Amino acid sequence: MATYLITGIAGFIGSSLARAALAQCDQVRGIDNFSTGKPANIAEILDDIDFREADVLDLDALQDACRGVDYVLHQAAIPSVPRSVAKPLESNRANVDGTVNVLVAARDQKVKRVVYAASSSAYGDTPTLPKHEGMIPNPISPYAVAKLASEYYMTSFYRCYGLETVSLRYFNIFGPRQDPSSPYSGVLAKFITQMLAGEQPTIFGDGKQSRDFTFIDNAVQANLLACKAPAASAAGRVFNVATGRRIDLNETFQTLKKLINYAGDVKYGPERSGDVKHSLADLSRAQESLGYNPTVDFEEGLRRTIEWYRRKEKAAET
Ligand code: UD2
Repeated sequence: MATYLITGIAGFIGSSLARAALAQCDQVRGIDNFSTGKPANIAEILDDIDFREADVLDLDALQDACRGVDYVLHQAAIPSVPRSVAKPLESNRANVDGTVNVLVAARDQKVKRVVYAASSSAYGDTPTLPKHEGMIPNPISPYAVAKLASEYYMTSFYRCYGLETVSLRYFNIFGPRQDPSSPYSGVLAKFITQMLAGEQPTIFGDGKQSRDFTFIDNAVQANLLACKAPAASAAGRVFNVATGRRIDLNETFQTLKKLINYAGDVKYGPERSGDVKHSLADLSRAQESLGYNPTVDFEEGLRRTIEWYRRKEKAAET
């Protein structure tokens, strides 16, 4: 039985990881400051986890939380490209200083391995598709720079202190519990809930931008594999976590329209500053070194996500 510390445990990804670790009968400790995470995401599992309300900027709380832990799954972050464009200092504090704190505490408390929620945004506008980890990164937004800086810190802690680290470059993760309510929410959470409510979604730009949208179960699988993979093939390294297929936003809207049975149309707004045009992952490194293989494809992921928001809506009505 292993003990996990999940930072950002009340977030959509963190709470999914907690459920998966509990399902394996592992012990779960978690911290969250509820800046973007939601108490509702962990309400059902609160009795089964050791939860502490704390910020990743609080080094003492982290030292305490890392005591006796085998694996840290570091998910705490302030996500969103446009949010970082509006508030670069906030992004840097949470996404860079927060990571360095996690690494220092993990090193001091002799944690076996730290797995980090890195981002596909690190590739930026590199024209080559698919994106592979050997490419020179080209981040555009402050968010992308912060996520990339943290990857470098991860590798540096492996090289300088021998702390085993693995960075997983998430490609647009979506699924149940993703918060749809903020203007900075992920596009699928927003579109699905808007369309279910009969509201009209907005595509920023011409809708020809494409993403390698990845269902949450695939990201969970990658994290669990990243903890157990041999150090020789995983430690100090960066891996893409994606589906390996890209779809543009116009087509995404048409797919959702069919699945939801939505009668309306989409509207178009100005392109977002800092936005990446195309994103598609090469998965060979993750396959070879971690044994990662996405098990839920894009459409199946959408079906499950739509179903979850539908059930949530119904539960709220009764
Ligand atoms: C970036 C990362 C992603 C993750 C995420 C965290 C890339 C390619 N991906 O996601 O891996 O780290 O940041 O926040 O950098 N859009 C609309 N209408 C809306 C909302 C969004 O058209 O109402 C567009 C948006 O302009 C973009 C696409 O949808 O082109 C996806 O946006 P997003 O915010 O879901 O995620 P993105 O790609 O910035």
